[in-house]
This record gives sequence, structure tokens and C-alpha cells, in this order.
Amino acid sequence: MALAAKITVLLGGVGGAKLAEGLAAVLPGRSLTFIVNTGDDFWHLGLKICPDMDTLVYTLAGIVDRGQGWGMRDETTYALESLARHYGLEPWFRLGDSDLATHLLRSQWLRNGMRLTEVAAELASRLGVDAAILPMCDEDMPTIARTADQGELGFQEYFVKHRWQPVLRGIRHAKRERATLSPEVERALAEADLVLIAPSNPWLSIAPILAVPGLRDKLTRLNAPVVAVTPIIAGAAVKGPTAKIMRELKLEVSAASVARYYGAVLDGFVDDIRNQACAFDGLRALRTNTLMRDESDKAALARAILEWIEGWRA
Ligand code: FO1
Repeated sequence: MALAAKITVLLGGVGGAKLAEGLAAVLPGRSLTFIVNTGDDFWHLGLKICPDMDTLVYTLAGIVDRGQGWGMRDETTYALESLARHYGLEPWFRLGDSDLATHLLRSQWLRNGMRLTEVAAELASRLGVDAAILPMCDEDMPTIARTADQGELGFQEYFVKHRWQPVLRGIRHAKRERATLSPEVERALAEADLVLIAPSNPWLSIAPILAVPGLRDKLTRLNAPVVAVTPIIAGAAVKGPTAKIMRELKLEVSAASVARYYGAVLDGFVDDIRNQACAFDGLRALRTNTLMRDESDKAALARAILEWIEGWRA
């Protein structure tokens, strides 16, 4: 695809950040806009935590902890240990000391009246990231997990405290009626030559973005192609609970099932060579290696997608 092309990516979590890294390796930052899931965000110990945004920015800035995929590398946890030793707390959410700097600044700026979109741009820019990083909306729209045995759980309680073990019955997007499309998200969609849905968890990471009032409708009507990358490879998720959740929601664990879930939003689907070949109900489809084990896999996937889309015009 031409270097001047504008690409907008919907993503969340570690899988999304890997594709983002691949795209950033083959395109200039000014071509890329990331619309990030903020359904995982929460206030914790007085601080606003935005895990998916931080995972993406730390990854693009080259300071992510590569082993776990989130948090900063070479991290220490003195503050957390002090909370336990001196104040008797049992911290279940691991906030590293360097990572705390991000949460402190973000919380202060939000309390001073900045919008989350402005805060995200400022943090990314100070960390040297030149791609545009947009939260899906400025308002709080927390994801609530409806579980079989524990009732409703806040996202991080479900995901981290209970290690995504409770059986999921469904997802609720709290305060959805108060969320609005930001001008920056509207512009990123209107100006895009291509919209990609990253191989993030469709139910936990992408569904919250599509649930922002007006966003799914805008995507469905967009002239630019909208293409999703499979999060399912050989009947399993690379990491995390996607396959488990699909079974709990009584869905077939397959790439086709994910494409059906996105429905009319999609024009194309990028499937993995390890999956059984499938027609994807009339969508244009690319079969390629989507497993991103290292930097060269990430860049190769980004290049394969861009070359394939370029061929659509011919
Ligand atoms: N994930 C964990 O499994 N345990 C943690 O204690 C944890 C802390 C944490 C702190 C900051 C941050 O940005 C991310 C953190 N994550 C942690 C990752 C995060 O909870 C999830 O990976 C995402 O929300 C799911 O996309």
C-alpha cells in the first residue's frame, strides 16, 4: 500500500499490540491511527489505569516487558511491596514502580480536566510514539463480565483477580448510553484508506469499541475496506481466553465464527494457513501466517495484508 495511505486499527491487549508493531515497522507513524479498547480501564488506588492503551504505547515505544506482553521492562515493585508490608493490603493487580509514573500523570491530567484523548496523545508523544493513539471514547464505559457462578464482575476482577476462570455468560458495557464518538475517532474513520481489526479478543477487546454508540454503524457504511485478522489459529487462541469464551458462549471455535460475529462490518478477513480453508460467506479472504512469534513475523504479516489490499484496487 502507498506510504501516504492512512490506516486505522481497532485493537486491545497483547495480540493487538503485536500487529501494531508489525505495521509500525513497515509504515511511517503518521500513517497509523490506533483506536484502543478502554473497556478494561478502571480506577484503582486512586489512579486511572488504562491497560490496553499502555500495552500499545509501551510496545511501540520499545519499553514493554516482552515476557508478559504488558507493563514496563526492567520493572521493580517496591511500592506494591510497601502496600503489603506496611499497610496490610493484598494487592492483586501488579503495578510496577516505573509504570506507576504513567498512572500518576494520567490521573493528575484527568483530574485537571483534560480529555482522555488528550492525555493519551501527550503520554504517547512524550514516550516518542509518533502514531496516533486514540481511546475508543473519552467517557468511562467499563466492561462488566456476567459470570455463571460469581455474578457480575468488573473486567480486571474477572481477568486478573479470578484469572478468567469464571464461566462467562455475557458481557455488559456499563454507561454505554453516555459514551460518544470523539471528533478524533470520527476523523480517523472518515479519513482511513483501510480499517483493520487486530487479532485481539473479539468479545473482550473489540466488542467494547464496536459498542461505542454510532461506531459500528459508521464502520458498516464506510467506503474504505474493513478487514479483520483471525485471533483463532488451529482451533485455539495464541494467548488468553478467546477460545474458552467462545465455548462458554456456545460458539464454534473457528475463524469463520469470529467473522460471523463481526458480521456486516467486514469486507475482508485474514485467516491463518493452519486453519481449515473456508469461504467466509462472500468476504474477500487472505490465507497467510498470522502467528507473530518475532519481529520478522509481525512485519511480514503487516506487509502481506497491505499488499493484498493494494491488489483490491487492480
Ligand atoms: N495482567 C495480569 O494478568 N496481572 C496483573 O497484575 C496485571 C497488571 C497490569 C498493570 C498494568 C497494565 O497496564 C496491565 C496489567 N495487566 C495485568 C494486563 C491487563 O490486565 C490485561 O492484559 C488486559 O487488560 C487485557 O487486555
